[in-house]
Amino acid sequence: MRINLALLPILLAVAACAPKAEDPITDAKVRLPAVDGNPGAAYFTIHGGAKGRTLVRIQSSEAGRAEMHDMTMRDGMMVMAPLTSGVAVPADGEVRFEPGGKHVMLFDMKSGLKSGDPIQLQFTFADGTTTDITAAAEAPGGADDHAH
Ligand SMILES: [Cu+2]
Repeated sequence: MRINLALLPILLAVAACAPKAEDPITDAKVRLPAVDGNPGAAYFTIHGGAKGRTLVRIQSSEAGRAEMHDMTMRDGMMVMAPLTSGVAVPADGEVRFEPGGKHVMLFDMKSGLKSGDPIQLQFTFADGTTTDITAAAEAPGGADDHAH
């Protein structure tokens, strides 16, 4: 059997660029508060992986406290409700945290953060594993900012 050596570097490059299927968290970003002292918000996608996983806690070294919230309709109004029992993601499924839906509120953020600054996020899952992510801070503003 002959192997075409000219193709080998291309194949290796493709393999290196393929997204890692085992990444539990992707697309993480942090929206800075419009006013210093107000909470910021974190958005990301959780991937269930082969066995599924449940996100139970988030911490950030740039925030004093992080809470998972969901937006729900109550009496015709959108209100925030804390996700106190975690967020279960089925095997091979994904759950998105995004503006207008599930989100993480970051309270007591460090002051003086600006767009592009790295924000450390640590995700803890029900099986005790943790994942550390560095998200880029985004400038506040946009129609999807929600008031508190
Ligand atoms: Cu909220």
